[in-house]
Amino acid sequence: MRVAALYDIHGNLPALEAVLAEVDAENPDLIVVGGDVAFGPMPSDTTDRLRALDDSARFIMGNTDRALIEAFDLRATPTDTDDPLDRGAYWAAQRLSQSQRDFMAGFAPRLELDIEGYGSVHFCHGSPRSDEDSITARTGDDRLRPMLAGVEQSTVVCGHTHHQFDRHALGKRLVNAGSVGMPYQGEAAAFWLLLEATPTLRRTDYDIAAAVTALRATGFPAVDEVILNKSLLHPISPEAVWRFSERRAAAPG
Ligand SMILES: [Mn+2]
Repeated sequence: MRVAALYDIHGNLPALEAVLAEVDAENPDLIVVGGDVAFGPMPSDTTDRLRALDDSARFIMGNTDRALIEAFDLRATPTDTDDPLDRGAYWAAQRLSQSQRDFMAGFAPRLELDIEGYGSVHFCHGSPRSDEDSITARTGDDRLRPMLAGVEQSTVVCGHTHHQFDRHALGKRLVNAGSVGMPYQGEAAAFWLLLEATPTLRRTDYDIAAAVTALRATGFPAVDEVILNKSLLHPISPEAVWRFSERRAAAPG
């Protein structure tokens, strides 16, 4: 069994289309979509494109998927908040239909799949414990231990921190699929994972300038600040991500 893992698409349809073209050529047995699909500039079209994958895909809930569902149910509008992240979520939620919202509400908290050559693999968004946990390439054993408690699978696939890694810790292999639509990878492209005989961290190039123009044209609030600056315009390095995430995790309170 070969599995393509697509994480953190963030409403970037041009990136998703480019990745799906490569995924199609690889013809995997299954696509795992790892959450955070629609928080971003093209929430409706991105959701529809994923929904059309039908039986060829399984879906995991991300923290911003939960936020969109909550915003939808509250009928929140962008003028309800001053926070740029919330404003983006409310804007995106307003562009979802009831059936798109219900599709997202059906995403699983985590998935366990048997993959030839691995045995059982645990797929989650942030960590097995929470879709808000940040695992980076440098997260230490003390922080990982409670996140991985009770997980029997020897391979854990995660996302959420938007940078790829493939590392060993606490007797497990931890793989981050990276981000399709909003990568913090030091380079502007789309990043995903193909699990076959070994995990292969994949990069797909697409027309970034055209995508930026199209994403800006949607009217997503503060799109440069919230989505584009650190991912596609001036891509921050994975080192910056792990320094930031580990420092925040270590901060008291
Ligand atoms: Mn996330």
